[in-house]
Amino acid sequence: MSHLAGYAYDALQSLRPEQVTFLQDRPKAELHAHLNGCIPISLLKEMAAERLASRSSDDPPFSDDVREGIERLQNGASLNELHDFFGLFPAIYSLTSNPDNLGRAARAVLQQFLDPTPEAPPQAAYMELRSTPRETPAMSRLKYIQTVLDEVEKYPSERCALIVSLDRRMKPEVVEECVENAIKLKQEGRRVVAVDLCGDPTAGDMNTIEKYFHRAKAAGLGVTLHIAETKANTLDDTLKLLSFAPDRLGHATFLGSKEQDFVRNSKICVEICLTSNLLCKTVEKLEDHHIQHYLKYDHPVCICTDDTLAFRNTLVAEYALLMAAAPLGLGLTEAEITRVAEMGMQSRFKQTPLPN
Ligand code: 6MZ
Repeated sequence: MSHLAGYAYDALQSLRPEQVTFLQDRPKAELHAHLNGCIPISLLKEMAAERLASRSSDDPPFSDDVREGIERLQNGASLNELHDFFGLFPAIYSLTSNPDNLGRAARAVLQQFLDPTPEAPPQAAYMELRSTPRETPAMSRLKYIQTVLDEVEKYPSERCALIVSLDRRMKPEVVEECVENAIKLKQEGRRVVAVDLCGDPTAGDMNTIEKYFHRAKAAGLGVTLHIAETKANTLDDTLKLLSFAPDRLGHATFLGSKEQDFVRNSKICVEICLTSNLLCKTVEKLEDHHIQHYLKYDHPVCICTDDTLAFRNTLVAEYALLMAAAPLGLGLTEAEITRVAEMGMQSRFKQTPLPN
């Protein structure tokens, strides 16, 4: 809790102790959390200190930029727009570029969501951790996924699974490699449940990677897509992504009313990241947030943290934003919050084995 700050902190602080207990006790699913965006700052600092003390030849250079990046994270990076956010990752990536540190990072993130603390039950009853496979001098993309899976599978299957993220900036052949790896691992009985599309919302050509999402879907993997996350996302981009037949959508902040109707009629769950949207300034005020639209129609949503390291939030604090009275929160009743938590649990990807 010590890293908690900002909107989420204020909302949580405004609640009475029994309200916090109520939120803690709801079985909640975390379905939208990026591994490298959720590493505890204490572990990141520990890894930075180790790197400075003994550099391995496999490690990328530890530059001033990296040191500055970690300081920004430590002090609560100020984000004027979404692009400032993506600038935080080179520092983090330079520290999680070998299997050992990646495994430690995955372990710490899973613990943060899934383990109880002396004061509180686990933040999440169930978690789908997501991460983008990276090739580094010390590991292949396949090894990357296997390393994260090794940590995910230390928990029982009813507690967590892995989503393989595909970055919009990836070359088509890299997207293909990652999708084929995800399918292969799933066929081996490993706990990969879906693929995700993430990264800089305006990068990449979705036409060139469309076929790999259809391939993932046909092979039994779920599909979730970051969609219409910024004003700069075009209608063509949104329509193309909807044609991938996604099971869930991340953010979906700037959908037009026709596309919102399509999402509602297709019952596609929307992964909602309140603090993330407020801090990246894609939503100005909580009361303007598109969650209101989906709540009105009792449409499936899932409340998620996105990146706890950068946004200094927790899953319970995101629910506090639903519960706290205006202007700190949306003032939902306990019954409404219970319903939202249930919708999240019902939106988990299935872990059915694949046909051969
Ligand atoms: C789009 C995001 C994101 O995959 O290396 N990522 N992509 N929108 C967001 N909303 C704020 N938050 C995180 O985790 C970090 C990567 O997740 C994506 C970015 O591509 C980031 O580099 P992994 O574990």
